[in-house]
Amino acid sequence: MQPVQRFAPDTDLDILLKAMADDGAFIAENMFDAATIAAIREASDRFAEEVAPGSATQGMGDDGKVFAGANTVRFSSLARLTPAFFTMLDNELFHQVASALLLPTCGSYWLNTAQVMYIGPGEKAQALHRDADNWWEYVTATWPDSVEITISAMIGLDHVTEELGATRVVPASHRTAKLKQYDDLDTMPAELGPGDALVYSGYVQHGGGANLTTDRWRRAMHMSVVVGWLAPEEAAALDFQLGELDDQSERVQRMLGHRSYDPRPHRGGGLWLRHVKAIEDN
Ligand SMILES: O=C(O)CCC(=O)C(=O)O
Ligand SMILES: [Fe+2]
Repeated sequence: MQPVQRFAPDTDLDILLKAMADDGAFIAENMFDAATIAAIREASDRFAEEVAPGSATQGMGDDGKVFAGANTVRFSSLARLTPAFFTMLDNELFHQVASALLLPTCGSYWLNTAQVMYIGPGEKAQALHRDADNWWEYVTATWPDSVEITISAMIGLDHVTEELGATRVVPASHRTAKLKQYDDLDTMPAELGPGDALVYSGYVQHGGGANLTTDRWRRAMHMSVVVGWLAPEEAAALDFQLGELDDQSERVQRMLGHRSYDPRPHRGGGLWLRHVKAIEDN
């Protein structure tokens, strides 16, 4: 099996999109600048001290706990921890890729989840899955003609090696005639340096790797977006009062749910409205 392809900064967007079409994933080196990553890592390391491993339920009780891992620390609401997250949220390359893949079927997309995922010593490999399966009814009703609905990135906050639990990916698993389940033997590790990102389609099978060490944590985070006509995993909009994001870019406001969804030029209705108007027109 071919490893996930890696690309240097400034690689042509067309080449990245070709890798995405072929493999459902690629690694962009140095996608995020060192200062942003350092600030997020520092804030995350500090906050991680207050979070019990295995406490994330993903909103699904014990089933969610099994998915998230027993010795894994997860938390979100990252913009409340450090303003560096606003910079991450506005990453140009991430939006170029997301726009190319999602805007063919939506007026805009928004943040699905941004979550620190620190995998602890001895953690077992996470079950392989597709992130798009959050919206299971859509995927199963439309497969294999499903449109791209979510794009994810796993971002290194540190050196993320196979031994520490680099995300395992099944290259080219995003387009199969049937919704096939792969097994661990089919996977390749997506090793990352700080600021590198594994960018992947919502349909590619993947999962967090086992942490084979006895004393070191895998320090990485996840950031994903979803088409504006679907509900995101996290209610990021509740992290801020209306008006609190006025100094942020329009894109950041939209990512965090402080703007409404306008389907045009596609069909559909306005969504996520307030007082029968777009939030920004209130
Ligand atoms: O931790 C990882 O490497 C991947 C986590 C993941 O894919 C998920 O929770 O959806
Ligand atoms: Fe995932």
